[in-house]
Amino acid sequence: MEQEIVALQSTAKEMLAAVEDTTQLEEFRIRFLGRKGQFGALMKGLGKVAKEDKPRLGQMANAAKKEMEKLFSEKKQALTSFTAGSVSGAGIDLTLPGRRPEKGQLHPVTQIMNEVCSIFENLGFSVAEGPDVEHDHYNFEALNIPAHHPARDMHDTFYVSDSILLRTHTSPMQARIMETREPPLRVIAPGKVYRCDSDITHTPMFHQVEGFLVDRDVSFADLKGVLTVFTRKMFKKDLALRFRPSFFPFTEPSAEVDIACVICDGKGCRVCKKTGWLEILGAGMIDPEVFKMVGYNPEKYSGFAFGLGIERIAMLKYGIDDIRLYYENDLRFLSQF
Ligand code: 2NL
Repeated sequence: MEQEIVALQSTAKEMLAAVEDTTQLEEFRIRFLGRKGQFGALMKGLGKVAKEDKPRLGQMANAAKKEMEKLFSEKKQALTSFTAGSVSGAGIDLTLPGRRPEKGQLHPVTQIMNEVCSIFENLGFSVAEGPDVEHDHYNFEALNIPAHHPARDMHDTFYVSDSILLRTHTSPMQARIMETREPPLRVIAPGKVYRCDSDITHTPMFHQVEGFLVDRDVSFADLKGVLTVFTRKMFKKDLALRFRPSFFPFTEPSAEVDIACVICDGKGCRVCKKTGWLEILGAGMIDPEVFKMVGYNPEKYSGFAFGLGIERIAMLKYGIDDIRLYYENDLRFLSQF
């Protein structure tokens, strides 16, 4: 029995010394120190020895097991902790500064989109999103652009089938809302829109926010007020605004809205092409024909609507002259915002 204890202890020590990782260490623990391990079996064997030998052999076996347990936990410590000593041999210099993980950020177009939405939300508008693939009816008919209307040419539409298309603006959503809800309404519709057009100021997909407000006695003055607050918050300056007469099929009267050039303060520069003004959005009073189409009484209600391109705002705000930069995924460009 005495020899058995000595032999087991020396085998266990040899095996422990050969352990190289935590998986092997666990195998060692199960084999020797676990509930059904060899030290456990040794203890059971003590029941069979002569009565007078029991205390001596018992003590010996216990001491052997204790020692193995101690060696086991030292080995475990060595395998699971990194100390300067344990890694320096592996060519790792713990005194070097760490490598910082690179932090990502939102795309500049997403940042501007969020900013535009939050300004209008603070003015009491709610945000509505709808499908990118639309019915011809909501994209055109419901907005007073019937088939063969010359305004359809302006839109360079991508058709999916005869009556299904990629929306060319986000106002189809506004038509859907007016159809299902009664005024008073204040809603903006942000999202992607698609037009078959590509050059330094156009990409086939871009982002718009369109908005409208319908109530009793809404006037052009309300439109001017809302857009003045919006542009001043957006560009963080007390900018001058200019309304130029224009035409959109869904608004009458309609206007294109300019702000004093944010680069030269209206003095004239390359960005504003020496005019001192930058066009930033289109707007107008909702045409009574649109109200009739969605079932509102134009004698009872009036409203205004506006639409703006996010990429264009971002270009003006950051002084960027090629819209395609936003979609080339070059981090040297994108990480500047
Ligand atoms: C532009 C012009 C505009 C709208 C968009 C609109 C119209 C209705 C209802 C809801 Cl009827 N939204 N959108 C109205 C006037 C102009 O956009 O040049 N955008 C970049």
